[in-house]
Amino acid sequence: AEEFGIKQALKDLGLNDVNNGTSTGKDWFSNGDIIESYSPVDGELIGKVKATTSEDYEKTVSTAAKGFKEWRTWPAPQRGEVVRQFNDELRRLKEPLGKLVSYEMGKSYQEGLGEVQEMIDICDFAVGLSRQLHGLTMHSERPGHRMYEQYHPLGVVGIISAFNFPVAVWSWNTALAWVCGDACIWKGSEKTPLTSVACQNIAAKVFAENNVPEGISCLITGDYKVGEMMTKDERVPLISATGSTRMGKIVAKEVAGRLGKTLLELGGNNAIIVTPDADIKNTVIGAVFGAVGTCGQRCTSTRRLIIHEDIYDKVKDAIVSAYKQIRIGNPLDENNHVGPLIDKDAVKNYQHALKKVVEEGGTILVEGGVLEGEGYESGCYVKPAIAEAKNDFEIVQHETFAPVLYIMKYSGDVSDALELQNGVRQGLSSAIMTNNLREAERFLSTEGSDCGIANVNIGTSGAEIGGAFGGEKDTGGGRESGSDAWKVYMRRQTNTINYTTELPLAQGIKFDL
Ligand code: UN1
Repeated sequence: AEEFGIKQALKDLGLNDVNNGTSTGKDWFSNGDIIESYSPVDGELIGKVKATTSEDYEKTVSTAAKGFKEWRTWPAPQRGEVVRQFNDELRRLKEPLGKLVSYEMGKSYQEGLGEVQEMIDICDFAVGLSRQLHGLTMHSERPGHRMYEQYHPLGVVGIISAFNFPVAVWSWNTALAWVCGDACIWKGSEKTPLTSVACQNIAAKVFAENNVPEGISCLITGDYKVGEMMTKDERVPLISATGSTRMGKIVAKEVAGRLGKTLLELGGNNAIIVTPDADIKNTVIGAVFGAVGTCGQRCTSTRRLIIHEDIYDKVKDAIVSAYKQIRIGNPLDENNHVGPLIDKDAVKNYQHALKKVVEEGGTILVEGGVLEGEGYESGCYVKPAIAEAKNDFEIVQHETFAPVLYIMKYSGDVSDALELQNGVRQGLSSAIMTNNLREAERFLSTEGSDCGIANVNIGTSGAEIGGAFGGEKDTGGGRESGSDAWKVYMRRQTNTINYTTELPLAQGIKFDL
């Protein structure tokens, strides 16, 4: 790692002393068991942090609840100004943070930088939003009355994020929640604790410089048990959780049981439909990046290709031959396209999927396998694989977080392809490759894709922050990031004001005393 400047990056991010596991920071009060963070890149120990105990959690949530009471009174544009300064720091630290993301999570350095860019973009978005956060006014049915709605800060927001986007998903939530006037408690993944601490340090510094009350950006560390403290806690009105459908169902039940709100961004099983009118060159780029980028560990990764029979062989051959160009190795080395999986459990899931697809009757088109030898010592590097499969195979119905692409054939028209595409439990991202207007519009119509994201002539992954991000069915229904996703971080109030000397009742009801 040293040749790629990891030590310097840790230093730039203020992580020199986190490496012995003794450090706590502002609004991060963890005193529990040690969590060790090993890099999937080279298997080296990067650092240690302490997990949050229940006493630490109590301290965190009471600090956040207290801080919220003051923060909510700050004018939103002033909160936006703090986010602007936080963003300046992100711009300044883009390279070390992108590098740490790459080293701790395993995605390519380019993608690490791209992830930090998403943070920068959402902060810009949030700063503009801080002068908006608008409700509607409507005409009252009563004379001399005014009616309008306004959005007030919600309270303490709990954020649970996953290892695969260890920094961006936090920022999608916090940047919006902060300008909305909320306090945030973040539980990042226990697989990427150092990137969480790096982000916490950046926010803590900027917040302290601006005299932001204590508790507006809190960090808790540990496994699902720490997350559970938040999901059960009535002082946390909103839980925003990103991760598996299994996790989401548990969180949804727990939070609904206390009538809290959830924002869930769960699994995907994303497909690209390739029609006879597709541009083959762009299809190959979109599909290959979608399937192997981030080593197949994005929620939006391409899992299935649904190809029309007339062009099936042509597209299949083009994709198979593109796979031969893929360079797998240290993700900090910009010559490589694909880095490691996050850990050995992920490698096992990958191996299981390849075995299972064959057992169910699939055919391997591009052989997988775990890489060994020099440069692959961590045991987490695998070869992206392709299998010809049927949509109703159990393994195809299941989201495997690894670079395994299933390809299948459709005949007939685009509605036959849509049957397959929509024929899974998940509903996050989808795409069609076509230059045929009728097919494209059909795909986007009410009878078209049932996903939260539907793209034409673009792959399934790599959404911009300006749109609402999320999906339907087993994906959980939440929307984060752009558009009006901010509304979930606020509470809506309808206000009616009578400025007359009378008190007329609505619906024309007479009530004379
Ligand atoms: C995720 O995998 O949880 O659209 C987020 C994309 C990225 C975000 C993915 N902008 O692929």
